[in-house]
Amino acid sequence: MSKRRLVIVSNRLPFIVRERAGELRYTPSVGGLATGLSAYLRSLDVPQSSVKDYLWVGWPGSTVNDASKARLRRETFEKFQSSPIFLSAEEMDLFYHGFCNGTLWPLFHYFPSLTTYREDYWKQYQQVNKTFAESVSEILKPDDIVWIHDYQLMLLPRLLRQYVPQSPIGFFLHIPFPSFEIFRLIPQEWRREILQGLMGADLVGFHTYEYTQNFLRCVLRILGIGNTMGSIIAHDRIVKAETFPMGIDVAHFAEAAQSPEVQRERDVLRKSLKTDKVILSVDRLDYTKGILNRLEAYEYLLENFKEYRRHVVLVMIVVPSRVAVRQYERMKKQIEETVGRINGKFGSVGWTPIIYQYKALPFHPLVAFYTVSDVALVTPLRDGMNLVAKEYVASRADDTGVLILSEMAGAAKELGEAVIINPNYREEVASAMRMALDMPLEEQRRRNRVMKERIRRYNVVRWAGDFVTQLLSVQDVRRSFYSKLLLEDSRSELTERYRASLSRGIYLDYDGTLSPFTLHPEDAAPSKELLTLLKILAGDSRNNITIISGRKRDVLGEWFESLPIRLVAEHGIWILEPGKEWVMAKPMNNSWKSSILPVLEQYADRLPGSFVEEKEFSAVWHYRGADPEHSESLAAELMDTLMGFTANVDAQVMRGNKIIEVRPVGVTKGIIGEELIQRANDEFVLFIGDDWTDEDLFKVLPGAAYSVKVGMAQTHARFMVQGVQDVLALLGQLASPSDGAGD
Ligand code: GDG
Repeated sequence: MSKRRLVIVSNRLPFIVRERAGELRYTPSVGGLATGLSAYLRSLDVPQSSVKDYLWVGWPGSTVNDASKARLRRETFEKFQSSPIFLSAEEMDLFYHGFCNGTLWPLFHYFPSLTTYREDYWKQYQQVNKTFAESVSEILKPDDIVWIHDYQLMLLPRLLRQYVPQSPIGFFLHIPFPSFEIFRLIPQEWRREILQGLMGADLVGFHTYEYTQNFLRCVLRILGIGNTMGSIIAHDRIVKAETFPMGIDVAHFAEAAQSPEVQRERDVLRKSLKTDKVILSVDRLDYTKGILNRLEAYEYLLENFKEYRRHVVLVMIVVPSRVAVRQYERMKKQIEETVGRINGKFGSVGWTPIIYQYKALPFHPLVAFYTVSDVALVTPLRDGMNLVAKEYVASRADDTGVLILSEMAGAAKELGEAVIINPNYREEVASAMRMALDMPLEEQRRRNRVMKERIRRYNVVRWAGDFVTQLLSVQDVRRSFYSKLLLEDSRSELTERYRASLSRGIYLDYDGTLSPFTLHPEDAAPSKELLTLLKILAGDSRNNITIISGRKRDVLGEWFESLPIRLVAEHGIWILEPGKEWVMAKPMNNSWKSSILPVLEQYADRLPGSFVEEKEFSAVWHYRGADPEHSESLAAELMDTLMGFTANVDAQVMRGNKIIEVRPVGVTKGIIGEELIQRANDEFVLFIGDDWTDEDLFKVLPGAAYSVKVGMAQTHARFMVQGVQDVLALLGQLASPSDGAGD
């Protein structure tokens, strides 16, 4: 197995650089991504890993003088296997404080009232994503795997794809992906670009199933592209959306909890806290974390359940974050006032109800807090995952301790044995605190053991490893698609075989093959270019051309009757040989239509934008113009209903491209196509089609025939082209006199 390099791209590098008096100083960043991924990167040093090396690309945390840039580049590479991306303070301001934290962060955490929509923010977001794309593309080697992280870089997958069309690119979103109703609040042009940006990746990962579903729903509703089990086929590529709940480095926390440093620290804490019970909270200063709600719930507890006074201390560690943002500054003040008020109201000599620290702690003291606390109070109003909850459980060596966890955190999906609360309701949080403070040790252990086992199994190394494995497997699927692409070599071979043959059967589907789909079928008349091509090809006596379509015979007749080609209408019911009259392929019965049509009409009434087309021997419900999501569910329902209706009659139900069609049993393009091809026995056979109905013929074509599918999807065809333009180009090549056709 060849080993490859993993290039991690995130807004920030896992350390912060400060320049003082010409000196560069490096401080490691605290935070889940930095610590989590470093555990994964350490684990790569094993023979079975498909990744051998890594490089971390991102902003180094401060603006650096031009004179120091070369040194920083060298040092970050040597010390941290990293490559810095330089951004000016002004760029960072509009990008990071502006669009990232003024628009995306509040909106994706369901705070629309705090969301700002500003053109200059958006422009800067686009610009910084472009700068990342340029810088990353310069660094990338052909075999690299790219893994982009988080909401700051949602446009990057697509921008980067333009430089490296074949590289595996993965994206992981660490915050929630909101529901469609929230996401649609973003201005139209921006939201489309964001989704298209993400779709540049091969794999898009989310913490929970809900976020994945929200994303897929937005892709369907906003871009109109559906999916099959999370696989989106967008024009010429497959994009997979998948759930990967991020884990932690469990062993690191468990070992630290037992280490002498932590035990020493814990003894000091125990003595100085002087209380029966400790409740702990740890978060970055952020309005999403529900810090004020938590304080109100604690106040409510002390107010209404006096027995806890003097027996409980709430240790609240708030880590400074986004200090330049005014909202955060205001919130900090509010928190400090509330803490002061509660301590003033309930505190007494020898008892301070809340110990508040506004600073980041080193790792060991943090773990010491986890181990000394009887209860962890994790109450975000919205949180992508929340690693603190998992870290608390992992640090409890004897499995005691109670985790109170907000149902709004992604982690609640995995940690169901915690005491789950709605953080908006202080009575509920307070009663969870009482339950936690009074919970028997045996019950604590029972709950924690289950959670611990779960987070041990799906730890951060598994999380990252699974993501990379999935990314490479999506690439494999993509590669198998590409191997079918009708590229130069196979196209020349096809053309040569065509030229060398004295009789050629050319079979062409119409909609989606020779003409792009339109909202109304009658608008898809053949272009001049197509008619000219068909005329040239049909003018060659060696060619037998057949258009084989599901269309009605009058429409096909009107469009093509003047050309010397054969027309097949209604999927094979009607045949028109050049210069003759339409005939039926075999006797048909359409008595079933009278019972089916009212059913289709009923669905047309239920779904605005859909309509029924009645043909002589078939009936179709078209829903291309309808709401994409609603139509998918109604289509599934209608399929089901029709199956019941057609069980005892000579009719079959077929699902096509945004249509459902009912037609007589025994009528498929496969049946008629095979018959015509066998009868003609041409030396060279070509069939081009795009739809599921064309698969019937792809399946039965003789081995030597050329079958070409239009659009990227699983197919029985030997080759694929991407769109109608490619079909016209291929026909153009066949029709071209320089290729010797027609002489
Ligand atoms: C985002 C999403 C998602 C905190 N204080 C100290 C400290 N920390 C470490 C914790 C933990 C990390 O920071 C915080 O991670 P969270 O998951 O709780 O929250 P966010 O920072 O908002 O992270 C979140 C996460 O990305 C990962 O995808 O879970 O939902 O918002 O690891 O231990 N570490 C040290 N001192 C501290 O004072 N050393």
